[in-house]
Amino acid sequence: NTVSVVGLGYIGLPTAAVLASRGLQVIGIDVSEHAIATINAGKIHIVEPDLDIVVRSVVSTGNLKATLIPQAAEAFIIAVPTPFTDDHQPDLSFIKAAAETIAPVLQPGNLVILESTSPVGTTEQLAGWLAHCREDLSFPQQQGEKADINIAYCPERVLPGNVLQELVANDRIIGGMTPRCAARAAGLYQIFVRGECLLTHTRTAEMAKLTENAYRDVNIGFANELSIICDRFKINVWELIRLSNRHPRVNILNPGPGVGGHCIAVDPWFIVSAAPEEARLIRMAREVNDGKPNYVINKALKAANQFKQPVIGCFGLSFKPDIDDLRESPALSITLALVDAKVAEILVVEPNVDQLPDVLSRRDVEKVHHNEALERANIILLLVAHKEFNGLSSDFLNEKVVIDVAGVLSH
Ligand code: SAJ
Repeated sequence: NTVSVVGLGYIGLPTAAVLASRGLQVIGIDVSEHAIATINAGKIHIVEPDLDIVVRSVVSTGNLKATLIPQAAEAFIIAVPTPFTDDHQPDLSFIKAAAETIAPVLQPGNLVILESTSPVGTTEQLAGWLAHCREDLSFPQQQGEKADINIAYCPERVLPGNVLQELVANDRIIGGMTPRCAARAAGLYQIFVRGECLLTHTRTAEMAKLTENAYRDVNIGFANELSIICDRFKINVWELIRLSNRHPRVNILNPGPGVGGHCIAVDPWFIVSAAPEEARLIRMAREVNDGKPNYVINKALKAANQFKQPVIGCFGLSFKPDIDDLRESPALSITLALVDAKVAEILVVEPNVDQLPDVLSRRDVEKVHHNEALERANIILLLVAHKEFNGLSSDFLNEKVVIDVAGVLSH
């Protein structure tokens, strides 16, 4: 019962650790020597609650070993990044490299599973790359159910910050190149998944992953567009949404500073780039959400113009509430743009980090407690609805210009 997990990042490492905790022998493969050394020391190189405890335990029992060099295993799970290029085209080079890494150690009877978020057709492409490297083996695209190697696509759906819980509890979509491929992959996931395993074809499974994130993006785009329309009509968008959501069939999401994180702002492009004529709504939602930070920046700069000595308190830097992850964060890019505009003094409030990121500390930006920002700033820019900002003192707020992008005061 040996499983090899290729790519030990936000998805691969928790998956490897959970499989190992169920008693399987897990070989984790990564290209980063730092990641390998950290994991083999029983530590983690990424931020995820409780993951360190599981990794420490499975490394100490010997069930999880990380290495740079691929080894034979019964099943291979590929969980490498799929970024996009500057012109929004998917970059599959990490998947191709993973295929070339495992191809030499593949044996008849092996199962290969792709988990990376991918454009439709990528699993078939992966099968082609493997077949090209190993002409001595047969693959499902040529031999169907008789093939030496089974191949499946099983997307992850875990929410960063709640990965260990969702990895086990969520239903899983299992796309096989053939029904047998799907059944074998389901057998592996059933070892640790308590949710249901739903079997389908690889292409449907690939599209399902993209659909889930595009659905959320389009709905957030609707909320962000509403917030801009409401500004024009001088209506509180939060009150409007609260009231509209009392309709039994309406459920509008929250507007915000834009869409951040590593998935929702990326994945819809995989649909748009493959179906540019048809994916009009999905593209438009991306553009609306990507445009929101600029809208907020302009609003803040306009407010700054009203003061002789403007001081803007930026509340929240992370990409969503109550986390310390500042990567791909619209709140951070808005703050940075305001600093670089050099028209106001900027005070930053972020209770979830001890130190400001380099991009801000390099520019001598001050990090302060929210009470100090409330006292010193004349413009309060509420970017992220962290729980610490609940019940901010309204005595102070009455005398300020307040731009509540995250709905902090309306929750
Ligand atoms: N956001 C809003 N308004 C909302 C909800 C979210 O502006 O009402 C913003 C957040 O502030 C954040 C961004 O959207 O900047 C994304 O946050 P998120 O919590 O919606 O999602 P992620 O990126 O942390 O994780 C998503 C999840 N996908 C869905 O909920 C459909 C997760 O289940 C996926 O596994 C993950 O993407 C992924 O890896 O694809």
